[in-house]
Amino acid sequence: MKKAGFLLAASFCTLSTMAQVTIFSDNLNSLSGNTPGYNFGDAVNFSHTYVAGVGVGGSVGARILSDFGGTNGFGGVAYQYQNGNVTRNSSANLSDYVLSFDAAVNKANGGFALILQNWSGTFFSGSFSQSAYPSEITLATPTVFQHFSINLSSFNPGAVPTGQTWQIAWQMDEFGYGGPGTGDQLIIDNVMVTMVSEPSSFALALLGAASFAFLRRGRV
Ligand SMILES: [Ca+2]
Repeated sequence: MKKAGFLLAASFCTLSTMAQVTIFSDNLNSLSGNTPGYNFGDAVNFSHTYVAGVGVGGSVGARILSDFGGTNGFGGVAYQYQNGNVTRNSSANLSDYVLSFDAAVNKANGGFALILQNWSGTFFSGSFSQSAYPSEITLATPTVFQHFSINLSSFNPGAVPTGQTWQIAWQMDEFGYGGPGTGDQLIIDNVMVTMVSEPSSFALALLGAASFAFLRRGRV
């Protein structure tokens, strides 16, 4: 009985460790200078930069700064995280992936749009696809990092997650901030994507052997 129990425990451990695969994980701490990104509309005095000290625990974080001073009535500035050589993302189902990150704003209910783009090949080559989170994500409490863990099934469909290039945009929007003086900053840190994988044949074989041993023991 002890042996069977051990085997069962061992097989479940194997299953649980193989169930989640880190596709990429970046604390941004080795980065500096301007980040990839873009701006549009009413954005003025904007920047998107890796800055030491603004991230979680005083580490490097990606800082988006902007005032919104134009007359278009809309505007935004985005930080883009880019990875052009993604491997191990074998599942085609968005629901098998979780995007996590930390975010902080300097205005109550400041927020951002979240957009995922994929290319089938490395470094923006091949066919393009994308998905967006269906609504603006807002943070009620300013100046405090909030951890987000979002299953990609909650995005609008479209993105093909097996692509080797991933680009994720956090787009600070004018309507989440208002005019000058209401808040001008969004910080992003600790970008990670994980995938739930099918249990490996080895783990399944181990589970099968353990179950068989358990059944044999039970019969005696
Ligand atoms: Ca960091």
